[in-house]
Amino acid sequence: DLARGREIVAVETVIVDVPTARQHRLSNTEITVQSYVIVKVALADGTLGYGEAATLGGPRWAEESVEAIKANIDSYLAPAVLGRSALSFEANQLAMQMAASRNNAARGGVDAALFDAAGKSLGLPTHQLLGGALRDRIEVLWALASGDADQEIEEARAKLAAREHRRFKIKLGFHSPAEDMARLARIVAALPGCEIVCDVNQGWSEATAIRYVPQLAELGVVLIEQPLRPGLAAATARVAARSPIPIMTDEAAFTGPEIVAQAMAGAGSVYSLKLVKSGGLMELKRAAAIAQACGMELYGGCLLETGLGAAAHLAVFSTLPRLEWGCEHFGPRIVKTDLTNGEVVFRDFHIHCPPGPGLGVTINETALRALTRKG
Ligand code: MUC
Ligand code: MG
Repeated sequence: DLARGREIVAVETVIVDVPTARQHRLSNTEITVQSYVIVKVALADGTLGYGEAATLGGPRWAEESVEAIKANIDSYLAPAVLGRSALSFEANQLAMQMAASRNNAARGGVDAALFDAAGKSLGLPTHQLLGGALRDRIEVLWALASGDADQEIEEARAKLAAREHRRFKIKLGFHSPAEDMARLARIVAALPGCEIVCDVNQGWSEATAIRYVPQLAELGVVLIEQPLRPGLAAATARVAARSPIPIMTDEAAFTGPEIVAQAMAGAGSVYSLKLVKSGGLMELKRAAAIAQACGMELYGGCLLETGLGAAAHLAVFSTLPRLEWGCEHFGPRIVKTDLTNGEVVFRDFHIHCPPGPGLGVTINETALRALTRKG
């Protein structure tokens, strides 16, 4: 009986605040500290599993904050799964969905911890529980987001020299569009041959996008992420119809119906996959299938997760039949201290999927203790 000994006997959460290597700016927030909820589950056989729920600048990037995530896991999601078999992935996800609507980051953190524990208890890498890996490494881009072109060029050159990253995502929308174009032109000129993606994080209006998207295309930008606010699907579709380069949907689509709606509106032709949007590993894989069925290409998105959250994404990304745009899991390198022991490796412009059981990472307990929020 596989379920024997694999009953979930404990679900614990802590909030951690991890300083970043430099200021990371988005159109609507900026951070020097990344906050996560780390979920630890214990099975009856003694196996421990870990998962991570990421946020960005409090309840700013999305509506969930670490304080809300922790409270909702402790009060609602943990009781929903306690005593059940960790191997009942679908049943556990359904129980969590019954206990709390949306709360996708919170559900995703618990779900990842359960997949980690189940894999470790069975001696199997989590990707084996999700269909098996089709790839063991993924091209990984780096985000430039200090807003200071000189600093950004220096940072990008260091990444190139280290053969860690050769594709870059430039965050736009915190300067005026004209200033952003000047900044971008300098970065593009300094990085010949590098693929550049831009993320506006909802910072533009339709009029601004219509005016500046052609300039982005002329500069050689290959993809524009979430230029307008999520509610503006029709306006985004008008921008997309005039744009020579594809628009990527990020914050505008968390759930399956939202992905379908964006695609049907013509508001995006690439979809950014994130655990905090989908709410679970199987759900993330389903989001990929839904987007793909709507004709969208796939991009492996992140929310600056540590090695733990990155590993949860890699377990899913490694199994996807298609992942046209690679991924952006640079999180383990943007935090000053990773919470894992370095199992996620960056080499030759790729992030390498950790091969061990469960999510393939171990927790750096000293770092976790030191960065855990007190009180
Ligand atoms: C986002 O909107 O994509 C991920 C990478 C990054 O630089 O910011 C985050 C959120
Ligand atoms: Mg984005």
